[in-house]
Amino acid sequence: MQLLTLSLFSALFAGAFASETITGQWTCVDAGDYQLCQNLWGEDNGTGSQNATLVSADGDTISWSTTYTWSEGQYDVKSYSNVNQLDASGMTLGEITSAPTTWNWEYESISSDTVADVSYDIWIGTSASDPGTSTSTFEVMIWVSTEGGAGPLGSEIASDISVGGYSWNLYEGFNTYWQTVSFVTNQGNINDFSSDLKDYFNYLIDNYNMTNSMYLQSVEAGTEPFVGTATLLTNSYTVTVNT
Ligand SMILES: *[C@@H]1O[C@H](CO)[C@@H](O)[C@H](O)[C@H]1NC(C)=O
Ligand SMILES: *[C@@H]1O[C@H](CO)[C@@H](O)[C@H](O)[C@H]1NC(C)=O
Ligand SMILES: CC(=O)N[C@H]1CO[C@H](CO)[C@@H](O)[C@@H]1O
Repeated sequence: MQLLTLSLFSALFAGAFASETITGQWTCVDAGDYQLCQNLWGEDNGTGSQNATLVSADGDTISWSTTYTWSEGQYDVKSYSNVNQLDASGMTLGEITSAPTTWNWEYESISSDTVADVSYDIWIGTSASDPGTSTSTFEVMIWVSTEGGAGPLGSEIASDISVGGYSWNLYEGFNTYWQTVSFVTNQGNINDFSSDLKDYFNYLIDNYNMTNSMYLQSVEAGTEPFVGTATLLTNSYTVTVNT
């Protein structure tokens, strides 16, 4: 009886993933097919701190949480705590047959003054990798939540469009090297998101100047806080790119 208990115990332990919290500006941790990063790129625009906790990871499924408290710089994003799917890079948009994704998330706690989004950040460009560089042509954001009046870069170029099974307002803005297009939810928070990223690429190819010969450089998912105090928990996130 004691032996049985012991072996059951070790079997359970072998399959378990130790939860890990990361702190600091650029810290990352590998987790299944993903890398979870803190990315406090805008922390100098305010005061506060943030930590990210890897809850579990198994293949293309990951669970993590982000806890932050930020003040000052009401209109500046402080960070982008995110997961990056390491296999979602290097193929042209034309080679992608589908890119199914699911994202189940919730705020475990959130202060009433919080301004933040919950969003995908997808990089597309002329080289197979190197997101966020001079080789990047498009930054495609998909905002499944906007809290406290958070708004994306640029101005609205289309409203109430239906893409990937949801309703969006579309924004366009320009950075030094790339064009940022943001699909912002037009139907409130989408806590149980399920869609195909290929639909968003096709929309931008059909209606704007994205092309099938551009490369997918990376697919990230996370949260951009401006101000406030919150814990955002992702119960389960998946994304796979099929070619
Ligand atoms: C993040 O972790 C640091 C170090 O443990 C801690 O001092 C800080 O209060 C934490 N921040 C939040 C928002 O929980
Ligand atoms: C797409 O069109 C915009 C103008 O709407 C332009 O500024 C941008 O350079 C074009 N991008 C590409 C890759 O052609
Ligand atoms: C408004 C403001 O202070 N923006 C700053 C935010 O941080 C970046 C990077 O440090 C600066 O370039 C901005 O000027």
